Amino acid sequence: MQICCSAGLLLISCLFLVPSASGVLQLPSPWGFRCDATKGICIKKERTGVDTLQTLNRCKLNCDRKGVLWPYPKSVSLGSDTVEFIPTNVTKNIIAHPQVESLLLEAMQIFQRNLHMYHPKFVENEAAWAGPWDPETLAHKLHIDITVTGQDTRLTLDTDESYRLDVVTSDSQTTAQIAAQTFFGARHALETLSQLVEYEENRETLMILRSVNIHDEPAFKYRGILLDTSRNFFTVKEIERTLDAMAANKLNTFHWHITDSHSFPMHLANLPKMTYYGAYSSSQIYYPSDIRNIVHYGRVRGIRVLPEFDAPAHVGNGWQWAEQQGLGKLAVCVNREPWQSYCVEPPCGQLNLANPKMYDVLGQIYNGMVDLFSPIDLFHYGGDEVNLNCWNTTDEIVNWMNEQGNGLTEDAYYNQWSIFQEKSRQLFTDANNKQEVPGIIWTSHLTEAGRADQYLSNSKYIIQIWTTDSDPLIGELLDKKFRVIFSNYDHWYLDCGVGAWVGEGNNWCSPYKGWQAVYDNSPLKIAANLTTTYDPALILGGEAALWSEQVDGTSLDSRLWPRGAALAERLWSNPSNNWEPAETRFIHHRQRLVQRGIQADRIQPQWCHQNEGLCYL
Ligand SMILES: *[C@@H]1O[C@H](CO)[C@@H](O)[C@H](O)[C@H]1NC(C)=O
Ligand SMILES: *[C@@H]1O[C@H](CO)[C@@H](O)[C@H](O)[C@H]1NC(C)=O
Ligand SMILES: CC(=O)N[C@H]1CO[C@H](CO)[C@@H](O)[C@@H]1O
Repeated sequence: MQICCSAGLLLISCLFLVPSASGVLQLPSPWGFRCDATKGICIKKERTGVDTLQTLNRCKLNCDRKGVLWPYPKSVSLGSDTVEFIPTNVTKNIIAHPQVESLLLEAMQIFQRNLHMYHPKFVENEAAWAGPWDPETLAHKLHIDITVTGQDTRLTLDTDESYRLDVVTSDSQTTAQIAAQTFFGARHALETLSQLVEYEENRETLMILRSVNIHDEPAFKYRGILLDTSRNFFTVKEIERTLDAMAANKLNTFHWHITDSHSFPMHLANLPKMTYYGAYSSSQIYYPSDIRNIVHYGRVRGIRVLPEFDAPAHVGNGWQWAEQQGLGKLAVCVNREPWQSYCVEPPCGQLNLANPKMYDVLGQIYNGMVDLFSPIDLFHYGGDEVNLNCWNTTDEIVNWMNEQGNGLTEDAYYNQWSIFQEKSRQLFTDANNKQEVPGIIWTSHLTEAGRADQYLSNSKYIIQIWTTDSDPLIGELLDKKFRVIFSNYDHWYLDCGVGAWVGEGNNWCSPYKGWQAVYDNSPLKIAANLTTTYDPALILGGEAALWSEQVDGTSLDSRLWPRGAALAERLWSNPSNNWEPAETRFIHHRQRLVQRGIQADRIQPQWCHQNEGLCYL
């Protein structure tokens, strides 16, 4: 087939469609790429016949000394040549304790599927595409040797996530040697290995760098994403896709804000009425098997699924059953109006401190959760945004406060709240087979400036900071030796920057936090601004939060990604630089997330990806 182009009377040229490697006729491209090694960027050039230009992917793998690795490893040496192979030609040899080995076998399957997904012709559940490939490509294989020395199969704050990855290539084989203390390190190595591979479009194969030495470990132990499944519901598939993307970024904590005052989607076998009354619908419920599957799905991807049961505020729908059951009110102010007087957003609801039966049910909730989420190494108690006016305008609570001689002052209420918190901790510990685990709690009135240690003990609680990067409380918490997790909303709230949902204008934490703001948010720099005497080991890490008032499955991926990847490099690599030098790698990594099935937002026109370094300000 040929297309003859003419301009006026002058015949300019004839362009022929040419067969691709798999035989599809298509228009050839005059463009290719050449590495500018001094700048480490790929320059787009027109083919002249004598030039040997590369595809963009091949150039990217080779050109920048940082490759296309994300998050950037601690120590990297990349060889500069590639070899082609097809993703079915991967073999493995695992040396590990049997329980670790079974996790590694699952991680290997995930790795191989990820390689397949780089290929545009890959269709899930269909026989692999058939080529044609040249004999040299077919003769080459990728062999992976994994050695894990430790036996641990669960992630804790003490888990060693480091790994070594060495790649060498002989005539017919590329060997990747992975050595790690734990399963978690080894599976991170597989993620890194998958980033040494790219799709080669001219030849319709994969290619891998021939020689690589990487030694890697994270800067921070806690690297999280929060998803709120109460304001809006997300399907198990959507949560799994989130875990896939987290794994690709070596994020290790899925903080599941599973319930709130809006809905109660967590089905507890011992308290089925919570979801009966509290779920948005019968199909918007996480059944026990769903939750256990999600916990396992996370673990094989290096992720702890961290459950939060937010209390004593942020409860409501789901608790209505108790009154009919003769238990009295376990929650008060549920859906009460006008909401502005009793909570920060509709609908309202808080636990009833005056009703001792509330503690029985709370204990049962913890029992149910331990059963679903075990093994639990951290538990989130929530503990934010208690509205004193709700309690103080509820006769039952006011009478109870007076009968006890507490009075009705703010301090009296905070004191009762702290007693509630300590009872909750004991109930949880009992439910957790008496195993104490660190509790996480949001910054709130209980952590108020000047008295952060009055109500909470620094050995029992980790504080998650959601106030801004200039809040002096951060310095105080660190000076008082609290371990902290950063989620300061001025950088790490991913729900900000859309229209308001109560009233008009923009939502409360606008503007939108661009990936640059997410990337530049350095917990160590923030802390150094507010205290000079703290121990950096108290900063466990950070977490980006996606509160779900204005998001559901339709826009989940684009809210989280690729900004979650910017968070990931901050927490894994803790670069000394800000976002600028990371930009080209970031744009490429975003493409990779899309190849892996994540609907990550576009950051720039594709022109910028093809013309590196030219979209500067
Ligand atoms: C609770 O209400 C009483 C009046 O009924 C008032 O004196 C007291 O200050 C209120 N307490 C709080 C914490 O608002
Ligand atoms: C540190 O404080 C200075 C002065 O208030 C401010 O300009 C800067 O942005 C702060 N840095 C961080 C990382 O918060
Ligand atoms: C080296 C090697 O194992 N090559 C195999 C790659 O896969 C193709 C097709 O599945 C086989 O024909 C090759 O023998």
